[in-house]
Amino acid sequence: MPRFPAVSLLLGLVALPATAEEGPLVPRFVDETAAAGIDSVYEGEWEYMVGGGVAVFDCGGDGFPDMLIAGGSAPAAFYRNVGAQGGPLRFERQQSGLELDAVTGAYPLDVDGDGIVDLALLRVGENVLMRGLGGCRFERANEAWGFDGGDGWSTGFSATWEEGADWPTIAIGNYVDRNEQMFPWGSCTDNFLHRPAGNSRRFAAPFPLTPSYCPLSNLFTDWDRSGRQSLRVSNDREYYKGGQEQLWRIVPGEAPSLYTADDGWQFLRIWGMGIAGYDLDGNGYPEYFLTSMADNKLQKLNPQEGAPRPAYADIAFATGVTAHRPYVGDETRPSTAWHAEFQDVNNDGRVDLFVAKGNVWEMPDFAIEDPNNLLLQREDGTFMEAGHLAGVASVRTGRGGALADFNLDGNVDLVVVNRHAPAELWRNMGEGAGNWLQLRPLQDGANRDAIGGWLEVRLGDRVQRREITVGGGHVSGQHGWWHLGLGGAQEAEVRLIWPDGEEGEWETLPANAFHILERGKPAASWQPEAARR
Ligand SMILES: [Ca+2]
Ligand SMILES: [Ca+2]
Ligand SMILES: [Ca+2]
Ligand SMILES: [Ca+2]
Repeated sequence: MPRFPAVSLLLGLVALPATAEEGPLVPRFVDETAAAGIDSVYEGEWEYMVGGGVAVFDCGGDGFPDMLIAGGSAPAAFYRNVGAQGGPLRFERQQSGLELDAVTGAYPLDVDGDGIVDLALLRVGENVLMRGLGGCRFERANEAWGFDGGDGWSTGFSATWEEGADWPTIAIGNYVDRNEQMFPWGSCTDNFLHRPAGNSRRFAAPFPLTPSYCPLSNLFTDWDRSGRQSLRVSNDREYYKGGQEQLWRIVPGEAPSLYTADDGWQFLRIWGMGIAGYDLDGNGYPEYFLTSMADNKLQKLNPQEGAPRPAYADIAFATGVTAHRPYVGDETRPSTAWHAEFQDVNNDGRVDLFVAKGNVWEMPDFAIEDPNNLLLQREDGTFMEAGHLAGVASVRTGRGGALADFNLDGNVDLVVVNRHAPAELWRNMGEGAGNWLQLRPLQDGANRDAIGGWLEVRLGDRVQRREITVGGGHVSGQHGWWHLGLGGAQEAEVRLIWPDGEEGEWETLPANAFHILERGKPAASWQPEAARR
């Protein structure tokens, strides 16, 4: 159990002067979809009513995030980032080997630890692991890696490196039996856990995670700070019978086991569609935002003595993030929420929350014109809706998305994938925003990107921390820089708690810069111009 420094909940220390009385700075997002060369629609009928993800990763080796947008029944589209630092967003659609059809979503991770990012493609039908070859070329690796891609309707993904393993453990979430379109209720198919086969650097045969309840998001996360990630599964109550939300205990060498009521796990049924975790209150433990239909949940671990039990209070109402119905327009029907992600969009040192919204499929009891949310965190830890003020309140049928800094100016930009409508890309203009850091952990061995580690940034007596994860959101993942806002601070202390629990040294790093945190070495600053030369 790691120890945490005393953390103050008084967050005013690093607030920007402009935000002190007027509330959070509202960032200005400008739609650059067309100019940036993004032309991608998530297509398809019943089998594609869920899904519609985007993977963000750097396969060109220049530090600029490239992306793959799922096409549903159409081929996935790869976009190479050809923009300049601080400039307009620019992409070129290129052939990469990733242009498979039936892709619902995708997650980047370095499966084989060779320093070149690989991709997991979730599909209606066989899932495919694509090995990165460098230069944004990819090849199928299911056979080489012993990966059984199955034949499900896959809608959830997460990965971790279990203690001592030199190969990842992957959890795949599968939705209903797609052959039961006339009566899908109760036809949830098995989820699967793909663990390493001994030390062979291949996957063993998949292990069914039963009971399975039609998840739309999975996340390996160290909810209790035990040093070991557990598997959160958020399930869609529309289709399961007798199901609920789930948390699996994943202990090396043991069969997975569900946390039960005896362990403190509380029964909860939602239309679970996306998971985002973040330590919002600085107490060392992640809170979890769960998207659903109507009101969304924000779960905070109950205060307790001794080893934590997985009992959570819903603080969504208290913090203003229920986001349960449209906040602009005439709609009074409830919302449908999908991808959720925490990022600091105004760099004030308080992480904010984006939620993609969109009706499942002309469901008459739910809003059709359903704007995305951009919830800005206030000094007191509550959130303020600013999607319409920031320019991202699109009423297209949103699904997956990503908040990522595509032009490396320190301001987090936004891409959203829409069903039956073009994806949208916004540049965050950053006017008046605070300072920032972008950090990338790196270690020797199989788990190069330190999945399961924790990034900590200390300003005065306040620590911001990010768990290094692969998974969650709605069928959308990222690999690359980890961004943190610093408010007015010109520098911050930074350290990495590595996946094996070793605590790195605190280092003071200058703001508004990129730093690579290589284990056992001083942080190294990184500059995009040099990387592209
Ligand atoms: Ca690789
Ligand atoms: Ca917390
Ligand atoms: Ca913020
Ligand atoms: Ca940017």
